[in-house]
Amino acid sequence: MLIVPPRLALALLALSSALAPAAALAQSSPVTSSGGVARYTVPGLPAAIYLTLANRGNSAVSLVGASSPACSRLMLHQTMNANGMSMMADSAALPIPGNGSVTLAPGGYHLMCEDPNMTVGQQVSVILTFTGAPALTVSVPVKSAGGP
Ligand SMILES: [Cu+2]
Repeated sequence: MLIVPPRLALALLALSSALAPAAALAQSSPVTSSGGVARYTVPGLPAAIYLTLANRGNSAVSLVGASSPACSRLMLHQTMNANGMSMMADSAALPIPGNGSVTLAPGGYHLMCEDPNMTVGQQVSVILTFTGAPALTVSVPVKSAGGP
């Protein structure tokens, strides 16, 4: 049995309660990601990355940037219909409402990966940056475009 002198026990207690808030702060992001996938065709064509972002916080946050070691550039795009034509536009920010979520999916928002360096079956990491929340690194599986 370990006997801890009362003074040391108090010191340990003070130390652990002093450290706890810092640890909680470092990891507390209100944003979580799910259902991520990179859709890849061939090396020369951009790959699209889709995922769902949920915000458990009460205030809105915005996705304002993305990068990946598997892409020379990773841009936030929005597919839109204009006069019956489908086109893509750069998007500077994607707001995620408090206690809400947004889904990046075909036909809407997506992350467009230039010069993809990936193979089907692999996982690639994506770093998402926000205003109102710390950056988030997620890992998404690479699947063939048009596949399941
Ligand atoms: Cu695009």
